[in-house]
Amino acid sequence: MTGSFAIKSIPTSPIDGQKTGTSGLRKKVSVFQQPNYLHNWVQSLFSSLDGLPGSTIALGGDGRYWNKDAIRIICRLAAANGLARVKVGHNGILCTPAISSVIRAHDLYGGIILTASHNPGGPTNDFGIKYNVANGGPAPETVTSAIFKNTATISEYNYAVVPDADHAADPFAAVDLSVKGETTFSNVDGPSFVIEVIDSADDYVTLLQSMFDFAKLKALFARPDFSFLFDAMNGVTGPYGHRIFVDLLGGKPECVMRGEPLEDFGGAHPDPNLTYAAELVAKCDPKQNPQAPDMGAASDGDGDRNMVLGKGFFVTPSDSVALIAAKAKEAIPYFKNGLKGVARSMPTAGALDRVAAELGIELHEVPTGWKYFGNLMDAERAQICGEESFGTGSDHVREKDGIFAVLCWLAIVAHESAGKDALVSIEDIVINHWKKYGRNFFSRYDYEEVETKGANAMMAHIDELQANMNAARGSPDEPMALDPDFSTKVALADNFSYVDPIDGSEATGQGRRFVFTDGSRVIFRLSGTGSSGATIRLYAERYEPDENGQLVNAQAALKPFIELALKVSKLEAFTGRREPTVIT
Ligand code: VG1
Ligand code: CO
Repeated sequence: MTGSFAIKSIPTSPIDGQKTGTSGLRKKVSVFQQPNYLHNWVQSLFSSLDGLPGSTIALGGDGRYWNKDAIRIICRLAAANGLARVKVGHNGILCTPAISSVIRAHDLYGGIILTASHNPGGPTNDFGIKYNVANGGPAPETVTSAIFKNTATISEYNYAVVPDADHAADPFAAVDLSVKGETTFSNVDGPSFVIEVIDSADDYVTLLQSMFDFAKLKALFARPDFSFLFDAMNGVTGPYGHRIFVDLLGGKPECVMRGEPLEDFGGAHPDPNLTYAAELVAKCDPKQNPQAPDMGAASDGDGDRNMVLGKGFFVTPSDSVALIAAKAKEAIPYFKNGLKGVARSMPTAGALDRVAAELGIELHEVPTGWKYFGNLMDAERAQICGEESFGTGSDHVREKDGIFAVLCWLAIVAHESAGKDALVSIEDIVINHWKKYGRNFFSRYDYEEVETKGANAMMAHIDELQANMNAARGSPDEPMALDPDFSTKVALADNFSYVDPIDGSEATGQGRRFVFTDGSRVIFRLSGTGSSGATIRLYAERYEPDENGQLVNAQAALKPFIELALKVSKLEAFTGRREPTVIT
């Protein structure tokens, strides 16, 4: 099919609040559907990029409500801004790590991802858009702030329309995203434009196959003492999970639950954690389900997050990345030459630091958000990265990757159990890791959709508290008391800032932290991914080197620190919240 178009410049005016958050622009669908809302942002993006004419980008999303409409709008803007080609995922779908792999595999100019990740979808919920650069990773701050600047001054956008003299049907509206292949549009004003509908999984699955020993993983699936369950949470990973776990590894079709991508994720919150993936957690608990699988896993709406469970056992994301790094060389062919460095986000517990120290490699601590890992990966200074927010990944792409993390754990279980009569459980693997390295107890409390005013006032109160503590200090290494009733003193009270070691860019105000003299930490941050109100995140960590103290429940182990954090922050007084929405 072909058609022709003309380029029209359409007048518009700036719309407030189009600032990129931790990971793209996320707003309610109704906000995105306002006249010119998406057009303004995408034109502002294109206007901020150099050398765009004649280039190719990838485009796809997590399949949430309004995904396909947005794709058509973006294709018109792309055509009218002189792009030569847009590679669109089949049916408009590309999971976040897959789009990163498409950009890298074909040396594309960049890509646009339509997702609000783990935020709920549907007409009354969230939509989102994010731009990724040529390395396949989220646009750095320099690009996102240029986009934001343009949104404040935009006066027109370029749009592909049916030529005046042409009474033919609109060719853009007629493109069938369910048919793979190319559609060429001739341009009455210049060079032609192509929409290419590509397979959503081919490049990505080929990449994963090159990284892992699929024959060995297949042998694990064939063991009578191993069973596996993957929860796609009605997000984008269902078809990918089916292709990998069922078609390639020989799992039973039932090993993928909630495998059908739905525009509203079945009304659920597609966030793989103990609260929102409760159904999977219950299925993996032998007390509730005698047939509990040996390994359970889940992924979020756009496929970049993961949760890993053993039989009745939860692997914290901070432990998960540490363990993957510890076992990488022996268990995962992609890492067979060893690691040069690893990285974690600041609030992520320090289990990874201990592995890095043991391996004698670099450890980087970056602000929250995957974009901060990109430069380190490009410079080969971090091969494995992780965030406490269920994000794990490596330098095979420049996004976190849910299915990659699940394959890492399958590889670890396969490796540990190879040649043994009985399967080595995930619980045993983690407990043995703690014995060797010590355990970093970690928990995060989320207070979602708190009133913005109260949340900001609480953060200002913490700033004041920190300033007073630091001012009262006699010398920079004198321990500080946070509370008269709490004997452990504080060694550091600050708001985290980071200077990128590669390009020297600086990020400030990335989270208020109290680091105690024994290494324990309490951290407060405001989320940058919500679409309304404010979400407060409270992170707590404590290190336990003694094997005898490692097997207690994390909540019990962290209780004194969490109580202290709630007391000194006056969270309840500022927000009216007694309980968090989610505890991880
Ligand atoms: C959250 C997480 C952060 C993650 C981000 C995007 O950000 O804390 O670690 O990188 O979501 O993940 P915030 O600002 O809400 O704390 V995803 O899966 O939404 O792309
Ligand atoms: Co996500």
